[in-house]
Parts: sequence; structure tokens; C-alpha cells
Amino acid sequence: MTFTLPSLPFAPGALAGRGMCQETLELHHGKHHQAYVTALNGLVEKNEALKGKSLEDIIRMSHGREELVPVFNNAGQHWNHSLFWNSLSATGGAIPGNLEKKLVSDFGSVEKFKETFKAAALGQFGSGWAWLVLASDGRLKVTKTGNAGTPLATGDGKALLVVDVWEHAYYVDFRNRRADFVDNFLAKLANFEFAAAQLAAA
Ligand code: MN3
Repeated sequence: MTFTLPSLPFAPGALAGRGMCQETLELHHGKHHQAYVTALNGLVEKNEALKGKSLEDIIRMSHGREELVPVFNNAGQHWNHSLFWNSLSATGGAIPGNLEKKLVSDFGSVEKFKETFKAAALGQFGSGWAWLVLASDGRLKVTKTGNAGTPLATGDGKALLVVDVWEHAYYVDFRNRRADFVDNFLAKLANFEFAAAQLAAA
């Protein structure tokens, strides 16, 4: 299987004025994400055991295997970024009723969820990701992963929403201010409609 860069689910300029300019998206999607896809295809081409496997299979197969670290890193980054584009919206920030009810039930309040999510995003030392997941006990949880880490590999819940906290995600719009980027993500960019749909389908 040859992997391809998914199209953005919005125009590259659609989030300008909401804290993610077109230049950020052209670099992040068109250069960074494309580079992971290209590298993954090159690695799969050289490894018979990986040919024809789905992205999810490749992530699970390569996780924790020293000789497959580059495969895991590029496959994980491809999967994580694909979810990240769906976690953004030009009408982001509004939380649908069914998801709000579940957030209140599992975190105590929407504000408490946002605090927890922000703390995970800021607490990830260096590059990585902060996640809203549906854990196997049926509760919503916030988790974080380093580098290309993903709950898909660890079985740490079904991913509903993710924010990229690699510097390339925010440096053009927010310079070094990760906290401002995360606040803006939660208020203006987070596609909670998508997260609610993922929850409903789980
Ligand atoms: Mn990224």
C-alpha cells in the first residue's frame, strides 16, 4: 500500500484569523506531514513484512521495536496528523450537547476538562501530542504522548480529539507561546463536533 497525504478538510486559509494562518497550514500539512508520508512509503518499500499492511497494522507492529523505530515514527506521525486535521474547524470551539454532558460527567465541568487538557499539552516536555480519549472503562480521559506516540499503539483509549504540540504547530502564529496556542485551540479551533461524532460511533 502506498500512503498518500490526505486533503485538509477545510481550505488552507480557512483558519486564518482564528489563530492558524495559511503559512502554518502550508508548512505543517504540505511540508511536515508530506515528509512523514514520503518517508513511510520509502521504509515500507524496503520491508517485505510491511508491504500491503494498513497504517494501523504498521503502527501496532512497529511499536516498541528497536529496529522499526523510524517506521513507527513516520507511521505514527501520519496517523496523528490525519486525526489532527479533523480536530480543527473554522467554526471550532463550540461543544455539542451530548459531548458537553459527557465531559461534565467525567471531568466535573467543561472548565475542568479544559484545564486538564491544557495541563497535559503544557506538561508534554518537548514534542508530542495531547489527547481526549474514550478509555476502555467508558470514561473520557486526557492523555499525552511524546514525539510520534499515539494511543492507537498503546491501547490507551479511542482517540476523539488531538492537538499537536510540536513547535512547528504553533511557532509561526504564537512563536514560543505554547500555552496561548493551546488556549486558542480550545476556544476557537477544536472541532468538538468531530469529537462528539467519534464518541457517538465508539
Ligand atoms: Mn505536526
